[in-house]
Amino acid sequence: MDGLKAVLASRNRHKARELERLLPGWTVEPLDRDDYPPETGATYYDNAVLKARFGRAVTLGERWVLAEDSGLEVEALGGRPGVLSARYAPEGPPAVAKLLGELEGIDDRRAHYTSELVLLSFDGRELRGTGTLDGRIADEPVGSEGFGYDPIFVPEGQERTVAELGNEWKAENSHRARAAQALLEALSRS
Ligand code: ITT
Repeated sequence: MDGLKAVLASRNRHKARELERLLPGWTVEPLDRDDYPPETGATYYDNAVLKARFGRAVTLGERWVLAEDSGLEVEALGGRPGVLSARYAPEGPPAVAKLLGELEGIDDRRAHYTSELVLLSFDGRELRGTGTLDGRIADEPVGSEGFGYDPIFVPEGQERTVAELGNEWKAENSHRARAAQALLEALSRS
């Protein structure tokens, strides 16, 4: 759908910028609040719904509300950090260093990014879109684009990290790009 104006129930400005690149013609305005509910859900979907419903409550049901929950699952760590990715360590270099430390000496580097998007229409209908990206954890951080774990995530079939591949590559191929595509398809069917 062209021209949809949505509020994004998220504190993460990278997500709003990425989603605006992924949803052509949409305006994605981050909802800057310091009273988001704790992300207590057992799944990405549960947490995305929690954030979306909070966004709907504070915008008084007058806006379309988008929310996203995402994370990184590492096979050798039994799927951790997973839904706890944002709380694993302060985002950026500390989280990257902690993860590399946990994987020191471990050969199995397989990992997956997942993104779960939830959209609530102003009249309360719910649409969702899910996307994943398979890859492996690099031995050291490389690259400067993206955010979070991007400097150590090498997508399947690639030799470079997401942070090296860059935002244009992400806009075509990332877990969030795939979730956005699925959401657009759900919207066109609704
Ligand atoms: P909101 O909950 O306010 O939306 P957040 O950053 O806390 O923002 P999440 O709870 O969804 O977001 O946590 C996602 C975490 O997973 C994020 O902090 C990163 O550590 C990681 N992550 C998800 N997608 C990523 C991506 O595209 N690149 C790098 N790291 C990503």
